[in-house]
Amino acid sequence: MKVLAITGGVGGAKLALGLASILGPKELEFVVNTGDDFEHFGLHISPDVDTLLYTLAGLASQDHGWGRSDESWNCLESIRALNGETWFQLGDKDLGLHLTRTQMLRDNHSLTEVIQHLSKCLGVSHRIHPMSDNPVRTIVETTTGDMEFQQYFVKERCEPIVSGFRFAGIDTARPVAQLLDQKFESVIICPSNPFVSVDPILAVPGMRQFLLSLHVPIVAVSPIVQGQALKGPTVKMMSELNFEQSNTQIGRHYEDLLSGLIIDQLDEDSASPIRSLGIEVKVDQTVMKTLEDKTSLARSAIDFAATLIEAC
Ligand code: FO1
Repeated sequence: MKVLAITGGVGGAKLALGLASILGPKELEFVVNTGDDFEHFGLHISPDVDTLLYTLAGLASQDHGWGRSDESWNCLESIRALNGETWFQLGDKDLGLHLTRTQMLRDNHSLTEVIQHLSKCLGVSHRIHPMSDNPVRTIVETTTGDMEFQQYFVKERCEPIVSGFRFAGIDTARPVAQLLDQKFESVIICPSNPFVSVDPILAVPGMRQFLLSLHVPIVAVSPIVQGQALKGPTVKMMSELNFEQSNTQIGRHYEDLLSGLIIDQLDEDSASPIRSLGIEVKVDQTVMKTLEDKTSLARSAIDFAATLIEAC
């Protein structure tokens, strides 16, 4: 079965690793959020793409989930000594990647070409598509003003109260041709933040239509367990936007797309309200601590999608 996995940051990359440990490059491709991308010190930073690249290459920092393992911080320390901006931590090895990407983009290579090049150099054989080669920037609307995503997420530590989101540049963005050219037999939405990791991908004009035109099961793994986010500010955002902080709300969020939703075994009682939305439910362990957890949940999502093929 050929699977397209939709993913954002650290939480999504965990399931992505599980999927990649089961399915080969001909059976699995990824489409990744680039709404978090930004310019820092004149460099093009693409955090969600890099998190996936490093994770699949076995190079991700085990401490953070983002950035590289065995990292050194000489450049950051030098910037600190010069009273420069250190709120966004770029390690020395990571910087090498940002320099390479920025140079390639300046030489008129597309983000798709850059990712293909980086993947090859890092030994990542699964294809990673950016959600678009066109620049899209997630803007977080807060009660203290609008801010770019990384300012909200890293500099302000997700503290401002969120009132909405918009995706600057989205109207002129298009999904990449290398993605639209393909057929997939199922789509898996990884347990990434629905508002700032998955929604920017789905907001690219043509992306929803492409997914629906596949006429295949679309299965999501809920990023919420017992009303708490597996990672990051999902639940805080839901609360500030006056949404119910539940798996049912995750079901509602993706309702027009979803054939099935996987929820955690501790949330079995929310299966019934989700089913009444017309979404099939599978109950499993969704907390991924070990590689076995990631592989097991990935297997479960693939199998779940396979059982839903008849219905599509
Ligand atoms: N996240 C942080 O919380 N603090 C950082 O200093 C930070 C640096 C960083 C550098 C490179 C990179 O690829 C990612 C980095 N991240 C950092 C993670 C990233 O900003 C977020 O996890 C994602 O944008 C959310 O998906």
